[in-house]
Amino acid sequence: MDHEPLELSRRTLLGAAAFAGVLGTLMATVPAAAEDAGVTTGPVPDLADLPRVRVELVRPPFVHAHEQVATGGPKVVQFTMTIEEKLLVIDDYGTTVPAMTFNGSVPGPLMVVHQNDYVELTLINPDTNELQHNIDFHAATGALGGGGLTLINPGEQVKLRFKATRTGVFVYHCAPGGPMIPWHVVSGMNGAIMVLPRDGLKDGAGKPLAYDRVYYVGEQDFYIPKDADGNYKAYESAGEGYDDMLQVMRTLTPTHEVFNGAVGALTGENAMQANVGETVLIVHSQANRDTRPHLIGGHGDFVWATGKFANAPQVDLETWHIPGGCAGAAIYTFLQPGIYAYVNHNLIEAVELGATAHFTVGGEWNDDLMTQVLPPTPIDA
Ligand SMILES: [Cu+2]
Repeated sequence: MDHEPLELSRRTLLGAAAFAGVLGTLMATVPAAAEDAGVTTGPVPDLADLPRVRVELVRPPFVHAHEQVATGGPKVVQFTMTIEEKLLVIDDYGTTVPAMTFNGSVPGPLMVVHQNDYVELTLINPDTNELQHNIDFHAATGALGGGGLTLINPGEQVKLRFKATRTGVFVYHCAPGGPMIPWHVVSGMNGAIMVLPRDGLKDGAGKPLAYDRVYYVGEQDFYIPKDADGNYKAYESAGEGYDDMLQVMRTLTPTHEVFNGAVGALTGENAMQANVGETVLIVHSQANRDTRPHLIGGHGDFVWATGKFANAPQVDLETWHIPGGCAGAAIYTFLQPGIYAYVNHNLIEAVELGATAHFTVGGEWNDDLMTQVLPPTPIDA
C-alpha cells in the first residue's frame, strides 16, 4: 500500500506529459504553470470599483438564490469549491465508486452569474486527497478553459477569475491531462455554470421568460469493474481502481448512467417538487456522453438543447438532445398534478442503468386535458 501514492504521482505526471505532447501547440499558447498566470498581454480591467458578492454554493439538484434579471452592472462573483475524493454508493446494491468531486457531490454545484460578470473561483485541493486536479470551464476563454491555470496538488489552493462573456449553461470539469481527463470526469468531477442574460431569459420573439423554480440535473456515466464472478468490485481509493476502471471505460459501455450521483438520487422522497401552474427551469448536463431528456407526461415548452441563450429556444419538444460535454436548459409549466418521470429516453439507460428522476407535482387535475372515459373493464361486459 505504501508505494501507491508514489505510483499515482508518476501516473499523474505521465498523464500530464502525454497531454502536453498531444496538445503541444495548444499548450504553448497558454501559461504552462500557475506561476506564469500573472503575465497578461491584453488590457487589464480595473475591477476595484466593481461590486463583489460571495455566493455559497448548494448541493444539486438545488441552486443558490439568484436574480433572473440583473439589477445593476457587472459584478465580481466569488465562489469557493473544495475537491473531495470520497467513496460514493451509486445504486441500491451498495456498489461504490471511488469518486472525485467538486464540493462533495456528483455533479458539482451549479453556479449562476450574469453575462459580463466576473467569476472568481477559489479551488481547494485538501492534503487529504491523493491526486492533482484542476477545472476547465466551457464558459471561459483561454488557457484550456482555466485548466492551464488551476492545476493544483493535494495541499494547494488556487484562485481563477474569468469574464462570463457568453450566455448559456455550460459544463465545467476536471481536466488534469492525458488519461487523467476522462478518468476524473467519469469519476464524477464535473458540474455546470449558468450565465444568464442580464435582462433575463426570452422566448424566440423577445418576450421575457421567468421561472418559479430551478433544478440542476447532472447526468453521470460510471464504469465499475467486475470480478470473475460478475460482482462489482470495490476500491478504497481512486488510484487503486484506476487500471481496472480504464478497461471498462474503453468499452464505452457504462455500467451505471445516473442522475445526481446515484440510482434513485432524484426519485421517491428525493423527487423534485413543483405545483400546477409553476414554471420550472431544468438545467441538465452530461460532461462525457450524449443524452436525450424527456419528461414523461409533459413537454419542453422552451428548450435550449445545447444550452446557449443567444439562440432562440425550441418550443413544444417531446425529447431533446444534449451532446456529451454540454449542458442544456428546458422550461416547462406544469399543467397536471402527479408524479412525472424525467428520464434519459434511451429507456435502457433510464430503467436498467438508472437515468430516471421524478417530479412530484401538486395541484388540481384538469379533466379537459385528460380523463379516463372508461375504466379498465372486461371486453365482453
Ligand atoms: Cu480531478
